Amino acid sequence: MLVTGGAGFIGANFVHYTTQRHPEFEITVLDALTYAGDEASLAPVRDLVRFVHGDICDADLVEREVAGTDVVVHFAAESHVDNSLHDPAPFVRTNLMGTFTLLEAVRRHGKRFHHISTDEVFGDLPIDSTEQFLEETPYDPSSPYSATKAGSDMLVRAWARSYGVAATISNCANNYGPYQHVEKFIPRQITNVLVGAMPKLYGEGRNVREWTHVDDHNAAVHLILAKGRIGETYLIGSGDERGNLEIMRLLLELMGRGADDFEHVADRPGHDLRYSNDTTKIRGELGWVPQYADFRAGLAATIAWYRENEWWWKPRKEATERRYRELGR
Ligand code: NAD
Ligand code: TDX
Repeated sequence: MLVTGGAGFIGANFVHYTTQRHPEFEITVLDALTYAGDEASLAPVRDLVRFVHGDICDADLVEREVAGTDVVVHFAAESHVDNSLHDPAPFVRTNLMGTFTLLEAVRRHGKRFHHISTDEVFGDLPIDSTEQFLEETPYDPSSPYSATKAGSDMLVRAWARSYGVAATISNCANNYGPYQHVEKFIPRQITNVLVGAMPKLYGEGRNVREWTHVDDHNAAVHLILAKGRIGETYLIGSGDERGNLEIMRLLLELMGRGADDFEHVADRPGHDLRYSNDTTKIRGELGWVPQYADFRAGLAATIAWYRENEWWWKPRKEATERRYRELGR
């Protein structure tokens, strides 16, 4: 199995999950170690996987690695919306050209391909509605990040239909768990509290996200690899929707702080209001059931992980906050 982006948040957790539960897979991680990638995230499984430091846009390297594998699980991406608003170029390069480069190699070598994508490709939903995204919902991305993820999904669909590439796609809701970069909402606030800085809420914090534990996401990916129908798309999400203000308050409570111990900062331009995935298909067809049903317990465990693993996140904290200050957030 070739895992692109395996030194990032979800990819590293996928590698951990796979070595524990599916030891039959021989894993190669292909990762460029951008600011978001960290080989330290693979430290506990370092002897069990082969690591290749390289770029998914490097066609010769990708050709060699794809030739030597059975299945490609494609996590590598530029993943942060705020960064994409500031500088979209690496998003177009990695998310579009990188996915194209991989697709061309799997096409030539007839390999199985699973593409990891996001609910953000569908745009957003009104905050106070019960509407949900379906696999058939038309794409309507808002940010350079989601536009390039939407484009990469379209490439996968076209390569499956026109060239018969054995591909599947999953679009997951927001993930949380260990090894998530401190630029993202939950780790940013946990580590702000831990370093004695004020947690930062964009705007009024009314925006809603569907928080899904990273292991539940990765369990779904394994089900799709084992039993998913080729050419199909599957939505993934816990069903647990919460507003950002509610998450902030829960986090502060779990960390022993006051309910108002945070500050409001400038809102994200074009900020998507709400995401919500209808997961009837993956539950019905593949029997996927999220195991982390208790978000409060999952968040408490994630807080504990950041408390205990300062060595992992501390080296990036300062540079991340410096970048946010430049963005006024
Ligand atoms: P991340 O930013 O933590 O990790 C991305 C990884 O990709 C890093 O290790 C980075 O070094 C690597 N990478 C970036 N550009 C590369 C390139 N050109 N060549 C090789 N490697 C490269 O991201 P994440 O949060 O783990 O997201 C993984 C995937 O899941 C992405 O495709 C993202 O769109 C998708 N996704 C994320 C979430 C979420 O909540 N984080 C939700 C749904 C879908
Ligand atoms: O400091 C913050 N304060 C804040 O209020 C940050 C960093 C974020 N927010 C808000 C913005 C969002 O409404 O919290 C929410 C979550 O923000 P992010 O963690 O940046 O995630 P989001 O923009 O929802 O995108 C995430 O989920 C979908 C991932 O980063 C994407 O890769 C994935 O596709």
